[in-house]
Amino acid sequence: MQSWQPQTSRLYQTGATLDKTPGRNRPEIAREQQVEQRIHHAGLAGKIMSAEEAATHIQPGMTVGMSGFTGSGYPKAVPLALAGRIEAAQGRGEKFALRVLTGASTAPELDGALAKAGGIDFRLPYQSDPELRARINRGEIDYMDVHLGQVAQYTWFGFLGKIDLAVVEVAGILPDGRLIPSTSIGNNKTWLDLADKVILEVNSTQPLGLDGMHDIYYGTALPPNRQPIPLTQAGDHIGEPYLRVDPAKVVAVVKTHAPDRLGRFTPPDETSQRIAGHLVEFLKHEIRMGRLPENLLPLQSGVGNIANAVLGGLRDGGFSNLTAFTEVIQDGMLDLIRTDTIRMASATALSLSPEGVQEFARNIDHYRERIVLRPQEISNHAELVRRLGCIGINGMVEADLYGNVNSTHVAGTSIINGIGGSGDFARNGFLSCFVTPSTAKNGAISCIVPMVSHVDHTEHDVCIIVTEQGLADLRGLSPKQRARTVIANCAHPDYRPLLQDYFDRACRDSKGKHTPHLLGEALSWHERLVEQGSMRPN
Ligand code: 0RQ
Repeated sequence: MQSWQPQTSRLYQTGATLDKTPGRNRPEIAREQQVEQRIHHAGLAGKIMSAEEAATHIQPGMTVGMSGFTGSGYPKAVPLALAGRIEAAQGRGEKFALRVLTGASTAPELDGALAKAGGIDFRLPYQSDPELRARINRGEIDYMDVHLGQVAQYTWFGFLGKIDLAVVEVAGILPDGRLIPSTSIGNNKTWLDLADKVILEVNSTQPLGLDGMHDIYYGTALPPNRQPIPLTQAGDHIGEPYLRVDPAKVVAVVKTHAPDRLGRFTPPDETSQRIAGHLVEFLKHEIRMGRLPENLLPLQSGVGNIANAVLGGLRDGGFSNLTAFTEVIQDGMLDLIRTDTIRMASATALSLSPEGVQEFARNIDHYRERIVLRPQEISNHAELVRRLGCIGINGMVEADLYGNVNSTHVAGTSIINGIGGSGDFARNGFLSCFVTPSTAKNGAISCIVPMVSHVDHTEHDVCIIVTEQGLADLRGLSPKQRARTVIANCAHPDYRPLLQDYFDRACRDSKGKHTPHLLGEALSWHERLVEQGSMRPN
């Protein structure tokens, strides 16, 4: 196999090699040249074609594994061309729908376009596109919500059937055919290994400075032949910097030029800052009690503005020398890496705002020393999360008196995004923390309820619940002790007396039972929400 030396600086200076013929340096031609300079394998260069031609390889009923994780590293052109193909077929009265598997959420160009075209029959795992979500909740698309760390192994076990085709975005192709991954890895290794056919999108906007930041572990096996995964520190490199693919399986290479489409983060509001403050105070207390080291244990931080605010709280709280073993690096974490508050972060995706992308590109050499991107089967691996002792901090929809957590469903029925990786970390981490404002929808909803309307994380997997009202430390407590703590520390004052009343009556009527409930009333708050638009009593 030909060896490859990363030559980031040379590849970056693509302008230096532009065609000097007059009129040839129009931006679109320069772009085409830039992307061609990223395709170093002669055989694969011979398979360059348009997205429309590539999409003709995708047939109705196929199971397609796509790249993409929390809005980064998703294919930008083929899904759009495919959506056009699907709409045309449906215009002719032909059914054309697929099973679509990804890393996690993607973007309007993939989930949005395919859902809108009616081209998705089945989708897994985590998603966040409004169009896709609406169709799932209308019952038009079957959606399987699965722990992100388990998608790859389910595929290898054969639980999800055959993978017909993979569509994977990469930053470049090496002379020997190996692939420089882009801003997310997700399940790409699994899709590339298992799919019968592969379409590659080579994206000229993905920084080549990413080269060297990835670590693809090829040592996983199926039971009973599994061996321990040799990772003992968040920053360990245990695999290879590049993805492997059999060039003979590649049916198309498509050049793309669109950046990841990621939103901006709103600055932390007072509620988020108060949640962050309670959590930071708690972590400091744990250090004083000798239960955590000064630099904590590897952090896992969920998606969203509260997660970002918590990370900001750590920066302002005087922590240093931290590490992260997480799935997504958002702006808040990038800022901690920039300031060396976090010295090493492991994840499977970068999910940055446009400003975050600029900062990342500006200081990419700094970040390459401090970030490792891995397949999500490794970033979220139960064995590693348990070994490293991660501190999981995730958002939630609601928690109940006893500490059961709903991360996914409104009123037990409508999916929001999915469980994502929260369960990988909650069940296996050293500490599992769940955060939420105490109310939603301007106070019409209490996020602390008598009984959760859907369970993602059972009381056995939840250590800490935090709202802006305070923090409930549920470790080592019985159900009744937990209920008293959750009501006193986390409930909003408008709902606290109602919860106390429910609990008191449940204790009285259940005559000392282990987990008191009034079964006829336990979900009445949700019924009121569905019927009247508010959990508040009339
Ligand atoms: O609705 O958008 O209509 O305003 O839920 O709520 O407060 O903005 O919080 O963005 O942090 O999301 C649980 C969804 C929280 C997220 C969840 C409504 C609320 C709002 C969003 P609007 P906020 P966030 C690693 C970890 C599961 C996956 C996970 C999530 C919207 O954190 O998807 O943890 N988690 N992955 O109004 C009805 C309630 C509500 C409610 C909030 N009790 N009832 N609606 N909302 N509470 C990352 C990955 O795995 C990829």
